[in-house]
This record gives sequence, C-alpha cells and structure tokens, in this order.
Amino acid sequence: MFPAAATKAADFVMVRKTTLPGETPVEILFYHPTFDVTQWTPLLQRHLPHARLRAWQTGDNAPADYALVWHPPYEMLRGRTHLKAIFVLGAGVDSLLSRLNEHPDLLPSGVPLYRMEDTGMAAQMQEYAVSQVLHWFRRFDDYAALQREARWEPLEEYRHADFTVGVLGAGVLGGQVAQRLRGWGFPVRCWSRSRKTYPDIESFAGADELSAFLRGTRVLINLLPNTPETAGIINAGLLAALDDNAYVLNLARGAHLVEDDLLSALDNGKVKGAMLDVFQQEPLPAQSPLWRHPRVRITPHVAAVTRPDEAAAFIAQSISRIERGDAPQNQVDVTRGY
Ligand code: NDP
Ligand code: OXD
Repeated sequence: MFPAAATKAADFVMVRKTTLPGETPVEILFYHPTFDVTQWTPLLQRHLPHARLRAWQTGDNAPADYALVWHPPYEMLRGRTHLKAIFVLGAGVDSLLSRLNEHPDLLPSGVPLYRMEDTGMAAQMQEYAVSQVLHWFRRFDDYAALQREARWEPLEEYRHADFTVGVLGAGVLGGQVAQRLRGWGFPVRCWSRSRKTYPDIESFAGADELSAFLRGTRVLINLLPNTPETAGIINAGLLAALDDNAYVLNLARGAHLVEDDLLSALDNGKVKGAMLDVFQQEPLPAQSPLWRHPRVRITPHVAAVTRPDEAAAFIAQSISRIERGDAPQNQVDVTRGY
C-alpha cells in the first residue's frame, strides 16, 4: 500500500538536456494510481542518471525499455514484448497475476517480472507484528476492557511458552517477522512450501504439514502470497485447528481470510482477538461487522508501504544488472503465482 499522492500526467523527465557519449537513455514507463512520477524520477536518476521516466497515459504506445507498475490498466503492457523487464511496485504480484485468467495477454510474453523484495518493508512488518503480539501477550485488550468498567484488577500473567507464534509464509517478509519474534522470546514456527533453516524456528513445509503447524499455534500471522493455492486458507477448519483463545494477524491479503468464518470463531470464543490490515474488499465497506467487533482491530492496508527511495535503489540496481547482461535474482515465477 502506498502513501497518497496524485500521479502527475505525462511527466517526461530527462536527466540532462543531452545524453553523454556512451550513455544510452533508458526509457521507463511508470504507472501507479497514487504515486507521483516526479517524486520517483530524481530517486531513480540518483542511481541511474540516464533513466528517463514517463507516466503512462492511455494511447501511449511509444517504445520503452522497462515498466514500473502497480495495478496497471490492461492496455498499458499488452503487446510490449520489447520491454526488458517489468517491476511491480509492491511485494505482492497478485494484482497482476490474478487478472491473467480474464486477460491472458495482460503481460507481454517473454518479459521477466520482478517485485519489491523487502525494500524497507520487512522492518515495517516486524514493527507491526511485534507490537501487536506484545499487545496481546501483555493482555492490554483485557486491561482496556477492565478500564471501561473502572476496575483495578491485576490479571494472570501469560507465559511465553503458552504463546507459540506460527507464521504462514516464511519468505522475505515472513522469515524476518518470525526471527524478530523469536528474539522476543516466543516459541516460533513457520509454514512454507520449502523447508527453512531459520535458527531456533521450527519449519513446517507443504500441505501435508499444515495440520501439525496449526496444532499448538496460539498466534497466527499470515504473510503468504495470494495465489490459487492460498486463497481462503484462513477458514473455519484452519481456525478450529489453532490453540484455544487464539489470535489472528492478517498482514498479507484479504483473499486469504474467510471473514465470516473469523467472525464466527470470535463469537464462539475460539479466537480471542484479531488484527487485520487487509480485507476481501478494500476500502472495507462501512457496513462490515468487522469495523464494530470489539475484539477486532483494523488498519487500512498500511502494514508495510513501498518506500520510494529504497524501492528506487532496488529497481536501479536490478536495471543495472540487466543492462550489464546479468539477470537479477528472484524473478517472479508467473506459473507458481509469486
Ligand atoms: P515471498 O514470496 O518472499 O514469500 C512467500 C512465502 O509464502 C514463501 O515462504 C513461500 O514458500 C510461501 N508460500 C507460497 N505459497 C505457498 C503454499 N501454497 N503453501 C505454503 N507456503 C507457501 O513474499 P513476501 O514475504 O515478500 O511477501 C508476502 C506477501 O505479503 C505478499 O505477497 C503480499 O501479499 C503481502 N504484503 C502485504 C503488505 C501490506 O501492507 N499488508 C505489504 C507487503 C506485502 P517458499 O519459501 O517455499 O517459496
Ligand atoms: C504490497 C502491498 O504487496 O502493498 O507491497 O500490499
């Protein structure tokens, strides 16, 4: 998610009035519903002085070397097979890949797709997750309820040993969240497709090990990508498999969570609290019961925002590698979905 800023139309910014000998301009198309291309231009040019950014507008079919996008219109990338790479200006690529069924030609064939890997988001996710897990662990919600009744009542302390944190998705963000929480003394486990070897963190891999991962998990943190395999994964069956008085922290995508199943689990006492940053429909409609549930906390998809300076440095480094003939690592696997 992104800080609000209006995209300026058709900004076409050159580094210098003329190009120095030996420096071929790198033409970059830019599309973002809220980011301002004029903010990105100097940030990219700091690392790639011969980059020329232009905000894409309907009807712009002029050639380009690269595209930086978030929720691009269908017409923008279609047929642009000469692009050297497309960069998604966020960590999740579902906003593009989920549209491929409807528009199989949304992405030009043969053009590699990259995404933002960390670029400052892991630290934000760590802050968010640690602050919320500590909030639950220190029973601040219970004390807030007591305060509403002016009751002075020390509660039984929770023990770290009874507060196992399970992180769904142990990639760039989930792996770092898991390790930071381990540092706070919680037993931590993670679930991913492939086995991980994070120190002192129990790793569960694949669908066959999901039940074992859930058994004994008190705090569930979701940092999976949204793919056909993971959509709807946090449902009644999964919630029932968690420890009693469980907590749910959804930091990934609203599509992962069956919101009605969470509400039922909150109301039948299985889940004690939930903190949600992402929703099936965003903005969350005013009539959603989630807004008013006393044990649900809500933030508007801000758990980790794309920071332009860090993202621009990452993109510039990746473009430099491509220009030198070295492919950047960690290309998005479109077939796998993340
Ligand atoms: P990564 O691709 O680095 O990590 C994804 C993890 O999920 C990997 O560990 C992967 O396993 C695992 N995974 C994927 N599919 C499955 C599956 N079917 N079964 C089990 N495990 C699976 O992603 P990031 O950590 O960079 O980002 C995660 C998500 O966070 C993004 O996709 C995005 O949706 C969300 N996000 C939300 C933000 C917000 O503000 N709320 C901001 C930024 C990101 P393996 O390691 O084996 O491949
Ligand atoms: C992202 C997001 O995927 O903002 O980067 O959700």
